[in-house]
Amino acid sequence: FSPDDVTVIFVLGGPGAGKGTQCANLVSDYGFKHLSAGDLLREEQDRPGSEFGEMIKTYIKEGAIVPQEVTIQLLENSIKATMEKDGKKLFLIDGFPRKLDQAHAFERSVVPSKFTLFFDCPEAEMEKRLLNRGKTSGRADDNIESIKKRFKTFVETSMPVVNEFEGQGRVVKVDATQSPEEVYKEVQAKIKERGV
Ligand code: UP5
Ligand code: MG
Repeated sequence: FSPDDVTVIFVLGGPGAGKGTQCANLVSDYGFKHLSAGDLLREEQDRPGSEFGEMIKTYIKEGAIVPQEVTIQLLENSIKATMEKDGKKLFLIDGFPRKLDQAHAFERSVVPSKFTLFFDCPEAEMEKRLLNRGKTSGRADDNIESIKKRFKTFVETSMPVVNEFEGQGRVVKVDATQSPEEVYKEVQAKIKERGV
């Protein structure tokens, strides 16, 4: 795709930083299509006949990053299907890319992103949110063992992506510790500065 035809904003932040929550706000107010890489992987995991189901399950439980061939294909298919179905051209890609080679591959082979919206949140707060959500979410990775592994992967593997984009002046950073309403106010003000 060409960035003239498709606008992609990456949404990153640690596990439980509030990416999904804020994407839902942006969808209702700006008409973005929300593509959560994690949701797409969980759907693929549960799709009868998927050759990747077992692999995805293992990676998610271990808080590890699923190989890019799978994730990028799922994202690309969703972008294509959305454009064909309702002609939408604005995409929030939530929880991806979380590894440098995946960032490079996506921007080279699918489309360069406009910028990255980064939700900055300390681990103690994210842990509290995830354990609380885990009481009802049914997510296989909302338990303390998986959460610790997700934090480690985030720091070691995913933060380098944010840091590289930041060095290129392509990160919009938001303080994610406030209430969802306060965080959203900051999001709106900051993306306005970027021409959204
Ligand atoms: N909450 C939200 N905002 C709040 C606020 N301001 N104050 C208080 N509470 C707040 O929020 C989490 C919880 O906190 C909710 O209960 C919410 O109400 C509350 P949510 O908006 O869901 O946060 P989010 O950042 O989306 O957290 P999530 O758990 O989805 O983040 P992860 O990044 O861990 O999960 P994801 O689904 O993206 O990935 C899961 C796994 O998939 C990864 O670990 C990995 O194994 C795999 N994956 C890949 O391999 N490759 C990819 O590209 C993507 C995923
Ligand atoms: Mg999420």
